[in-house]
Amino acid sequence: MSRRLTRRRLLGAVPAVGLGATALHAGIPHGHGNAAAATEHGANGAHAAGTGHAAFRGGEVDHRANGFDPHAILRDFDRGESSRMADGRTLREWTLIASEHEIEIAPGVRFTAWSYNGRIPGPTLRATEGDRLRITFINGGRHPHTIHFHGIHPAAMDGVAGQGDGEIAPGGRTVYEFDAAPYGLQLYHCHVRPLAEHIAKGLYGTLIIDPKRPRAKADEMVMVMNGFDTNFDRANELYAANTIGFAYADKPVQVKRGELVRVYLVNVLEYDLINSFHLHGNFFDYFPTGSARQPSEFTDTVMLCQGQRGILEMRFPNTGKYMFHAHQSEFTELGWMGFFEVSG
Ligand SMILES: [Cu+2]
Repeated sequence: MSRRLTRRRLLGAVPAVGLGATALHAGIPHGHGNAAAATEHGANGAHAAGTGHAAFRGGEVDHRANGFDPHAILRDFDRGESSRMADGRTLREWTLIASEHEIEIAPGVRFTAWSYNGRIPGPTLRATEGDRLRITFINGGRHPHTIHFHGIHPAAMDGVAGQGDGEIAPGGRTVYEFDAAPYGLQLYHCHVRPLAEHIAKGLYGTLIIDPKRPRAKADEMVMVMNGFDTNFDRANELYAANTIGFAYADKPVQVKRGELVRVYLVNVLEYDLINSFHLHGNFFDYFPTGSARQPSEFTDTVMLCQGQRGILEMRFPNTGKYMFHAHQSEFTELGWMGFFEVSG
């Protein structure tokens, strides 16, 4: 009777409609580093998961204790320390520190995460095409890690084993330095094996490289679609944009009617091949990887494979609340759902 609870079993155990914090808390194995302890009944778990958690109805994740808030992460762009180089170009410098710490990913559900700079996703680094980027990486964790950036750069800066400084041992450091290219929406993540685990624990973030001719002014935000395997069965039990499931349902993203909204959308999901973004009551222009100025599509749904990303641009003609979510209903019911609230 110690069958492990999978996300499919979890979905079968909770109501399809109105799933919220209570159902999540009751149904999710509470991972404390011991997969064997997470039983179907939760009886051996560190928390007595199961029934009787009505107190969690309307419960909230303690963002302060986590050290990051998905509502702040949404519009937090980090341009680093900038200075002028001898050739007139801009040098941007950041320090990223990998560490391990426990976070709360749904009310009462704790997860031993690995992160860059104490937040998941890591800082949204932002530069302009042609800038020089210098990222000092310090490994404050207990496993080897790297930062592998997507983009165009020398092999030694690729953040993989056997190239440049390779894997960075605990306590070690390295510097990744390269020119920002090409413009678009890039991502970064740890590239140490087992890769899926190092990524799924939280070691990822976004690098936005703006084109030299800037995009139109807009209300900009970043949504990193992610998931969490709470019971180490290589399947996700929780899904979200920016880590905390239902965060933008509990507190909708505020936007203005008629104003250009630009969403930098990244899929870092592991264990599921495909993720998606679907918008209600509106359509958007879609720019795959943000690498062209002309949209490829005018649509209300895009799907992204692991590591894919794109830019969405939209204007809301009407006020009101408009849902956005993965069109995989399972993901929606397990946290990847929110609202835009459009005011006049
Ligand atoms: Cu790693």
